[in-house]
Amino acid sequence: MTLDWEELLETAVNVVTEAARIARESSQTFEVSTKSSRNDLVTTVDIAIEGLITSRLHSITGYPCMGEEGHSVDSFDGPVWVIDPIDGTMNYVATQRDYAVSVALCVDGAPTIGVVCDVAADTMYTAIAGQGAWRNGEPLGPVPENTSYREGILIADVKELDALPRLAQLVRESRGHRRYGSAALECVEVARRQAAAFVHLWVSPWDIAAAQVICQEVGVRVTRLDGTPLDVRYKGSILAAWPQAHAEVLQRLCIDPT
Ligand code: 2AM
Ligand code: CA
Repeated sequence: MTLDWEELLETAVNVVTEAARIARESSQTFEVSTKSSRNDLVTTVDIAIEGLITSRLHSITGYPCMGEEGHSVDSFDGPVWVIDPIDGTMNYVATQRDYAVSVALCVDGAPTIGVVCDVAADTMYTAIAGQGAWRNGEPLGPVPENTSYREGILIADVKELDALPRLAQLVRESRGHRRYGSAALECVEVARRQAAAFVHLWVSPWDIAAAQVICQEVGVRVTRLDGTPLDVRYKGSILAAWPQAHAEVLQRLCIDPT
């Protein structure tokens, strides 16, 4: 069966809605394990949700699935689903808010459909490349093109501020600093005009593939921290920002600190 973009988006939204319900209903009953470090967590819910999403998407579309908790692909040629069952697992464990279910469809490595569900807020962000981005089905407007980072909030973790003293200086000059602990939701904060820029030193494909479509559809510039193109197939840094803020942050971080 061949589905068009709208049908593929609807398919992804349906399975993400079910995954979000499972996450919400399981928030008192999960078990937690650590992965690469004591703060890198996975729960029984991450694994259950990833299993549900991958089996459902694969059986409906036939496309291969890459997921954080154990699904890999041999190649990014053609359509590939990229899944983070819970982005912000530490938040899911510690506060039960600011965590997302994130599903993207990449075509030849380019994120083309994005679905990010802010589960605790019961809000679904969606996008189709070239067709727009939506919040609970309502179109998201463009981000401001000519607004400085000085007029906005900057999102970064203490790791970035420690590693990049020039970024810490930009934060001091901005309207303020925030940190949510879910890279997908942090990108979406920029797309929905709540923050001017988001900086992270190390994101994986599943953290940002879906949010990248949402960002690009509303005019957020998404690159690596040195301004080079961000290819979501590879792990690395991210700078997602409104156009003027993006240029200013790059200039100050990489070219001229004054
Ligand atoms: P996760 O919750 O899916 O692991 C938190 O800093 C943000 O970075 C989250 O989006 C988190 O995604 C992501 N992240 C990626 N790798 C991580 C790691 N090794 N430890 C903690 N967070 C990680
Ligand atoms: Ca995750």
